[in-house]
Amino acid sequence: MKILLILSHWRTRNTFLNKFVVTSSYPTLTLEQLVSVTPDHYEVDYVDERWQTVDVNWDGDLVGISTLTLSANHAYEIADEFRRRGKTVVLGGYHPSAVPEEAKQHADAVVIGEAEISWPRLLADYEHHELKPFYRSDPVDPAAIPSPKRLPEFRTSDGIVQATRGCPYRCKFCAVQNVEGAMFRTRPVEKVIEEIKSLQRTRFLFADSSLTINSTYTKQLFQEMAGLNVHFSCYGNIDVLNKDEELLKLAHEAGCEQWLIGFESVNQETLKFIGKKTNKVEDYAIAVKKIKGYGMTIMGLFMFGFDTDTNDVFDSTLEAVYKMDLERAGFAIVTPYPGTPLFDELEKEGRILTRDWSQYNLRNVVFQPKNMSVEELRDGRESVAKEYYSFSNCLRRGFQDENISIDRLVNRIVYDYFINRFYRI
Ligand code: B12
Repeated sequence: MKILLILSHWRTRNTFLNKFVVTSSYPTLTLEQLVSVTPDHYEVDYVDERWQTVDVNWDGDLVGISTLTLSANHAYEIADEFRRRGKTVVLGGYHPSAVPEEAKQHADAVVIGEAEISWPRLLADYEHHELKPFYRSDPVDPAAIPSPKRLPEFRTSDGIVQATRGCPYRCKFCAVQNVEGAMFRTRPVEKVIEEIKSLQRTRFLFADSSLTINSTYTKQLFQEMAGLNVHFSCYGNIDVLNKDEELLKLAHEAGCEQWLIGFESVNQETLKFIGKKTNKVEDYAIAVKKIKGYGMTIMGLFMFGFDTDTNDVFDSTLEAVYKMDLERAGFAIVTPYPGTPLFDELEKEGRILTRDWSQYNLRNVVFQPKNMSVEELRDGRESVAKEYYSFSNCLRRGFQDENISIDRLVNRIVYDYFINRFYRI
């Protein structure tokens, strides 16, 4: 039996380049993990739509398509096309897991949540002509998660590792619950280390929601990583990064270059509104200073448009970001992804403005904001991003680090300015 696995990706018109481009060339583990959990006796083809084109005349039996919300419309089109040609189609990933009934209209079966148990089960049912409409499993035992199959033809395939699954925090806006759930699970350290050692490249991202949820585990992992001569970025929360200097020291020694931190807001009332219990605004500046003190940089992530935000949120955020002197920052418009408490709440209040999922890209306003107009929110975010990534600001940030080498300096200015203009961060 022949299976085709597709990582769907939607192309957008980039205003900077004035042409259609893939929205990102960042690494993802999705396809790699799906290939690895597909039993060996099946013949598997795969397509990452960022680098390849789907051939709808593909000659095989079953097509599995993965989609996030942003690319869902496009994924449905491919699914419909394959079904018209008599193929059996399965949809999975964040969006189908959040709205399985919607996804089912375009597929023969939908996998809700993780694939490790459901996917082999589904394939066996298919072979016995007993395919069911929906598959869902208990949270997967982390020790039973196989290492992803690296796909050498994709240059990003070696750039990502996942040590844990799940997040207990349940922030109102976060979609992670739809797949990984609230049960936090850690993979055996030796397995993760083995995986890191086998990577062809020495720079990667941890796909984990947060590596500060269980700092005892993370410290053990970082200790084992010291000496491997790797460099990585990872997500973490401010409550732990603010306090745990041992973790910061071990992170630096393990090769951590950058912490990605969801600050989300500089207003405590907003943090309470979104249920982000890990964040205290008063801790921000102290944590940032400590992280920098251990030689690591920070990418701060912020969101605009919560019900507690008023028109002054743009200036106050920018001011705080400058004060904290973050090396990088991402500014997003609050986006209620389906399956999140935020989506349900806004829908109940009749404030969801569109279900055109291709608009759910963190740059468009897809709901009616409470204290400002749609235009004010969209333009406010855009002006913050433009100001923060103006050429002069990129230059200033680059020259701030006295110890930076000239090649790293040029690299950083180019990265900050062009890459961020390109992605319209
Ligand atoms: C790396 C990453 C990226 C990468 C690559 C994503 C990609 N797939 O193209 C980049 C940087 C490009 C990215 C971009 C975006 N991302 Co992102 N990203 C992640 C991150 C951190 C890790 C993804 C990963 O590799 N996970 C590990 C793999 C193994 O898990 P998985 O993909 O969920 O797959 C498992 C199951 O879902 C299932 N499964 C998945 N697909 C299928 C298909 C079939 C057929 C079956 C059977 C099973 C199945 O099986 C897998 C194994 O169990 C996640 C958070 C997270 N922890 O997952 C956010 C996350 C997926 N991203 C998110 C978002 C919002 C975005 C953006 C919209 C942000 C933006 N700036 O615009 C874009 C959208 C890009 C797009 N293509 O549409 C949201 C998803 C929300 C949603 N409902 O869509 C997440 C959950 C973050 C969050 N906390 O909200 N992202």
